[in-house]
Amino acid sequence: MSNFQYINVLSRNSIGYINLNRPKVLNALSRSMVREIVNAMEDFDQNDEIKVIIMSGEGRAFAAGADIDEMAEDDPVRFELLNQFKDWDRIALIKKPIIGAVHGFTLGGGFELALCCDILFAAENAQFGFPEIKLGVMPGAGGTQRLTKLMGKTKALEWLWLGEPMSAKEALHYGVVNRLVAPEILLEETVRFAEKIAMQPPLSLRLIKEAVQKAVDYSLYEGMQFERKNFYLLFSSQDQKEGMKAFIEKRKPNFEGK
Ligand code: CO8
Repeated sequence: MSNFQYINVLSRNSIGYINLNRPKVLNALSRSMVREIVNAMEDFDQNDEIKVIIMSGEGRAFAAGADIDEMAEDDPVRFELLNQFKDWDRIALIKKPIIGAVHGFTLGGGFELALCCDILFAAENAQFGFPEIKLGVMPGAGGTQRLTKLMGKTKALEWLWLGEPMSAKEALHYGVVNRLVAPEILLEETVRFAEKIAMQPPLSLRLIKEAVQKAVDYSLYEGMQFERKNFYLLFSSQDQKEGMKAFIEKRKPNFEGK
């Protein structure tokens, strides 16, 4: 496991934890910090002991956006040369489930990072928003795309144009988050869910994730062709043999991820 400066990383009971750890600046996402987050995700993705990844934030916020101090003097050529969004694109290639446990300010790039998660648990005090418009810019790490695909064009435009935060309740209402929980039990509830997922056959988990990701981009016909191939593929796994044999023998399956 790499050494990290801006995040805390821990693995326990098949779960890999990433805790954003720049609380003094509300976990503002510097480029180095984003790279660390993605490196940690990739480490967990390659680690056979880890089945699920949980991402959370230390202090008052999940993350209050990209680090404004770092980008205030940027220009388009520098952005092009930095190619920082390459790191963001790597998140979409993580095969294991990523569950976000978000609380407090979840703004701008922080909201975009939350939207990169597969499942979101939110504390009742979470506030989601894209305040970029108030800085004279707009989201750049997928915010306009992911929010629109989740909640539809008209509602997404309202939030993106106003730049005002939406409450955790509203986020739940619009399907942006999966569950709302009291702040003091946020991690506990997220872990409980992650532990259930971690019991599932790993190959099914990853091929389902892949197929659902395609549903966002493909036509129904293309998506169904893709789904079918993944369905077929699972019949070459030992876990399929074990799962169906266990059903017939009326016992619990023992999945090994092969
Ligand atoms: N960048 C840098 N520093 C920040 C950020 C940020 N995004 N957010 C907060 N901080 C710092 C503050 O400057 C302050 O530092 P200091 O103590 O040294 O003055 C510290 O965190 C605490 O913040 P506040 O004192 O402001 O705390 P408040 O409780 O008064 O206010 C707010 C909290 C409302 C969240 C306020 O801090 C705020 O408005 N923050 C900025 C929110 C914002 O505009 N986010 C969007 C940023 S732009 C963006 O995300 C573009 C994404 C592009 C792609 C992604 C690339 C990574």
